[in-house]
Amino acid sequence: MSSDKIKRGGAAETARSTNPVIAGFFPDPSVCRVGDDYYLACSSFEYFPGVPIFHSRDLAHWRQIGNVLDRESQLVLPESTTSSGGIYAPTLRYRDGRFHLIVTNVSGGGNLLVTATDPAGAWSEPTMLPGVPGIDPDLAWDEEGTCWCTVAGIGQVRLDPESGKTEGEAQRIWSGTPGAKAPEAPHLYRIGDWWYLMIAEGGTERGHGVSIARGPAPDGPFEACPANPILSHRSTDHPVQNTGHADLVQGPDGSWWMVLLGARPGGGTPGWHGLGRETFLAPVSWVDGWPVVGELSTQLPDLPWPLHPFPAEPTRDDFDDLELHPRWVSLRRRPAELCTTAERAGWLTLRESGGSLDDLNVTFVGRRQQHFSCEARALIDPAEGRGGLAVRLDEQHHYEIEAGNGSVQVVARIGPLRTVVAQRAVPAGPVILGVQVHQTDAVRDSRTGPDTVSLGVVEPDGTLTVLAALDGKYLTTEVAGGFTGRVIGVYAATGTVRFDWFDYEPIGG
Ligand code: 6LW
Repeated sequence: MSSDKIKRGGAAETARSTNPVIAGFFPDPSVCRVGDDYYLACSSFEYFPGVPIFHSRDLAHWRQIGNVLDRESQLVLPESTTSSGGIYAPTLRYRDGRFHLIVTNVSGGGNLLVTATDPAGAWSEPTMLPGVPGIDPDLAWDEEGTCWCTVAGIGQVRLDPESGKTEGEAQRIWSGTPGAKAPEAPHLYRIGDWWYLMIAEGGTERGHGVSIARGPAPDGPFEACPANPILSHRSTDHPVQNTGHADLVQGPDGSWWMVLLGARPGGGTPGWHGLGRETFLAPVSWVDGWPVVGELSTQLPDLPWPLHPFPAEPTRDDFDDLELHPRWVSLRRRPAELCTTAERAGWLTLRESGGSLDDLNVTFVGRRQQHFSCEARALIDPAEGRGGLAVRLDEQHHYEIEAGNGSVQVVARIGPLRTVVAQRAVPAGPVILGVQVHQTDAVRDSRTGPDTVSLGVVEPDGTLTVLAALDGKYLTTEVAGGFTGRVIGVYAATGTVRFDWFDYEPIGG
């Protein structure tokens, strides 16, 4: 069905040589290069499939090529998985013709390792790593082929990546800067004559930073860089805050680069960010055997190689294919009986799983909000149930417009409070639901939120009739807590609902 008369121009993704290089909730980036190709993986928490993986030829433009953990046999997120639980902080490395990815499932099973010859998949079944404690595992191999696994803390244990067996107990090898909290996100590198141990510290909030130490061997002893932290935006008014959790990569020309996470808070004080922690790029130079991080700006510096933008993604997901694009994520799992494009050809069918958006159990499928100002629309056929279009931060923080039984309603859930904000009758049959997010253009007082989320119904002439315009502040990490960001998507509240298409595009480029 394509009764949609709305003119949909533009592209969901423009050729960016801006920072973030991957916008939206894509934190804890880990990167590696093979020839002229770079690959990068991120955390995914309570969402399934897990560990989004990207490809780039220039470090500036990235395209998602898959998800590392895309089968239920690889990724079990039990019912007890909370929002911001699940999958934390991968490390991606390439060795002997194989990609290795090590990551933590904090909601069950702990650390695991998977491998692939093609990073787009299929990835192997996981090797579980019961001897690797804690979170943020890293992989590094020395000249003898010994694999060293370094974890938050900062601890280290020798690991046989084939069997998953570890040798002895993890040993503490560094604690970061005295007095700084949360030494985590270690990555260990052999560069020149030294072993470098780079970590994040200060916590992943405004105090976040990157520090480094070096030593003669993979297990140290390590001396701290006198210039630590080598990167932090703490106590600055830089538009990119929370900078930390970094990984290093060398270009084919010998230049060095850092990928890292950062957040872009908006509005008044203390500043609120809804897009989660995003992936940024910064240049790195070396002085006296220590890395010096160059300016991290929202405009990338000139890169020493030709740019490789990817073709713009279509703004519309038509649900014509059996497989959903890898950008689509569900909560904890995605069984075909609850979420499928096979049941009615060209439509996405969602079946209720006993929960509303107030539950982690809800049948929801969405994509990350990647632009400060953007619009999403979806055509829903609610003939056999109720469902709608939602902006979700977690099960306690979401706004949605829901259709069913000849009416639509806007619901806001903020913390323990849930309220129906607006209601309207609609003609029976399919209806187009819309949501617009507009970045705040002027901070009127210190409490002004970062954006406004407007929800409504799209009229036959294509205009959006807004039923409610809500402060986006309440769908941000500073209000909700946790590690994720907004996901915009569709859901089934009761019965079975079907979606013909879903559009997402930035407003204002
Ligand atoms: C991750 C830790 C962190 O494991 O946040 O920013 C945690 N750093 O290293 C979740 O992303």
